[in-house]
Amino acid sequence: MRCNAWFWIVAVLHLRHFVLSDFATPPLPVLPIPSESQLKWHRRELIMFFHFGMNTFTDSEWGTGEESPSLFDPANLNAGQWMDAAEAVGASLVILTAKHHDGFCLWPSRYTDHSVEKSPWKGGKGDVVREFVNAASARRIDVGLYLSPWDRHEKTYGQEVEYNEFYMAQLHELLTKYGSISEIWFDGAKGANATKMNYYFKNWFETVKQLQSSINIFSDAGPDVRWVGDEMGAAGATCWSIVNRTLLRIGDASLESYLNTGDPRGTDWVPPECDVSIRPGWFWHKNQTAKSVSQLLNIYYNSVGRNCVLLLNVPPNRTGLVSSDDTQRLKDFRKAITSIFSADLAAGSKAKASSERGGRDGGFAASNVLDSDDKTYWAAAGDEQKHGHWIELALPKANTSFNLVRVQEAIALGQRIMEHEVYADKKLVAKGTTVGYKRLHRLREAVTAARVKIRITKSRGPPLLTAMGLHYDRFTKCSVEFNKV
Ligand code: FUL
Repeated sequence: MRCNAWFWIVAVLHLRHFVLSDFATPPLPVLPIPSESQLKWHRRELIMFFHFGMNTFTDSEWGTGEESPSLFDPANLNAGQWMDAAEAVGASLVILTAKHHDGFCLWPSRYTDHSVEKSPWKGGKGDVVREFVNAASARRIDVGLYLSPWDRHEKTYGQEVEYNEFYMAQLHELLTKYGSISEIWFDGAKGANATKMNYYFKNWFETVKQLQSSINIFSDAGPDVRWVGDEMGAAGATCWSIVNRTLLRIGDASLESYLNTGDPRGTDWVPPECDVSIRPGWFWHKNQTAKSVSQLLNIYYNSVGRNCVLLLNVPPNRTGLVSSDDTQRLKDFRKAITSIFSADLAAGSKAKASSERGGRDGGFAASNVLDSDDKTYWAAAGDEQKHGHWIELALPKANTSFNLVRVQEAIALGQRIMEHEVYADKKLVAKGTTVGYKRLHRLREAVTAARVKIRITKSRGPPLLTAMGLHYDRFTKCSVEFNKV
């Protein structure tokens, strides 16, 4: 009889496990949150720019618009070779300057004769945009296009309605004839003496979304991706994906520091993209060379390591090829990134936290930061702002040595962390404000520890971390103390 009772108790307990789920519901988002296309963009981390056009042949950065199309003749143009460069660095999206400020179009636009059609290249039958798109799609690389609003050739420039119509017509061509376009780049730049005129951004943006619904629109003011405010590839040490869009204006230099850091009180998700060239110029010039691997790694830390996507420009030369030195540099850069990040010294740790939403089995355990799955995350149980939230890893080896700490938030539910600290054993080794999609803390000296703890001292709602990692960078040296950043 007694034995029978135990049987039923055990059976009911087991049954409960199957009938009642132990999973807690996910926490509410903290608005604003990214769209699906923006999330996809965040995950890319590193994308590539190709500045190519009339300037390549005239040794300039900003053409006048007076150049003769007869100068454009890239005899060996091979967009497949450009994609070798993109693959070498692991870029999943490549952006081409379809038209730069000089107005020369790399595709045969029916709205101007200042284009490849009037050039000797392929007897005027060529289309660089088409070759670019085809080569990218053959490698399953996504495509973006840059169409300069400032057009120094077009005679309607300065006549507001006429030029906006002309620009929209060109946008239409690019967004309807070349398949799926993942990003469009609206450059706010124009010379100090450029004719004053208003661009009809609202018309442009809405038309772009109508033609390509999953595209991300880049400009100084978004709406999907914002300029980071400099051309060095460096975001602010504090870097929010959120801003208040009503404060932004395209082409307004006074907003650069706002763009660089974002705004914790922002109402819109418009994360920054860090554009920088591998060489001093955006276009190819004979005597310029590529940045070193350690310079590129520093750029990577200041962009990808600060919650941004890095847009790295590599300019094809006059024959229509990326220089083999540049491709080699891209390979070495990727090799360094892989060697730093493929070994995660935190793998196999035991994780615990100040609290876990729904308890150990609720689906939001501290151990989720170690599973390399960015859909799972540690969620703190509630708002313990008073005592602070923390998560601690007991490392598999007591004497683990590292000089790089990686922290990632589950940004699909909003960017939350405002201040955090990193401890190795009991010693404070790094300190920062925002985390976002990815935050990389470089340590001035390598540290050896058995435990690593992150304390989140201020956040917009309970923090959610999708990953934590420890790495060793033997390529660069960090010269700045964390509290001086
Ligand atoms: C700037 C332009 O003026 C440069 O030539 C380059 O295209 C860079 C990406 O944006 O605003």
